[in-house]
Amino acid sequence: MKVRVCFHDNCFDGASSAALFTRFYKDRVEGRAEVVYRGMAHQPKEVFPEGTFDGDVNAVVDFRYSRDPRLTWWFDHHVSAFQQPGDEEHFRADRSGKKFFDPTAKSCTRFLARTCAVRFGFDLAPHRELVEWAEIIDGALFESPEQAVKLAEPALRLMTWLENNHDPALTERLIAAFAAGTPLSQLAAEPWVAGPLEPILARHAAAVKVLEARASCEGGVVSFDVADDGVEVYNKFIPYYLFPECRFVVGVSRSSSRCKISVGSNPWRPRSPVSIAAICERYGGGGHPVVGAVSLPVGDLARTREIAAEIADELRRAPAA
Ligand SMILES: [Mn+2]
Repeated sequence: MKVRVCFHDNCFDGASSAALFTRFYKDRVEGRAEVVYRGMAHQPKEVFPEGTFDGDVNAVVDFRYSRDPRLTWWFDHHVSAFQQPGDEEHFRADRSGKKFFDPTAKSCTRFLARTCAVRFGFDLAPHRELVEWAEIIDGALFESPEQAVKLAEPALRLMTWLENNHDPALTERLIAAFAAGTPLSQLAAEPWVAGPLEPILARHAAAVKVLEARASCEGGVVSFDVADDGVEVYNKFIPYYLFPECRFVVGVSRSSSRCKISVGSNPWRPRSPVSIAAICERYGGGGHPVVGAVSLPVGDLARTREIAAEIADELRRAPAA
């Protein structure tokens, strides 16, 4: 029995959700199941290409819905989970009792763990540390921008490692350790985590400097453009650390596969009623009420910059909390 688990890749909540789904499945459904993983990324092209759901059982966690009849289990909390016309109706009509959605959940990890506990008798007690940190990280419930940028806590080091790791075998190793309930301090000290983390933290320190040079704040909105700086991924709290008084952030970055506009509202400031997911959806992106993104093809940098300027302009006029 092969169980394919598709999870939101390069994301602490995605990896934690995959780990707890695995634990749940082995504890409560089928102990001898062979669980295999597939990291999923939001991108302009089809995110569930043919062959994605190749397990006897297929699960998607912390990632968008699919109407594919081979999808068995689904847990998500993204407000833009339903991307295709008819997706939401399809989900509402589902009577399998294995597909769950709560756009008010701060993390998919806690939503999944609690749902499995209530509905299927899953024991989440051994996983409290993981669940609490997934909630803090995905809900952006950090004490301060300093905590989110200094990365002292083991969970935040693992978060950073996950955001930067591109070796699926290592991500799976971490998911297995999460599923086994390994204490996060022990995991963060493992050589295969601490070793690769060293250059990542050095790059993080350099990214703080680049953003400091590129970011400016106007009308409560921080804008920055690091598409030409070789900064592909960066800690999304750096702008709030640099501009603690800002309301919103709009950033442009570029990787080998896409141009990206990242949009966020300052988690340490009173929340504006504006929905960032709704704004991003207008440009083909998505996300949550407080944070979202738009991806464009890698050649569309000029258009990416135009859209980013439009979004920043709109947010400057956004009503206060
Ligand atoms: Mn999530």
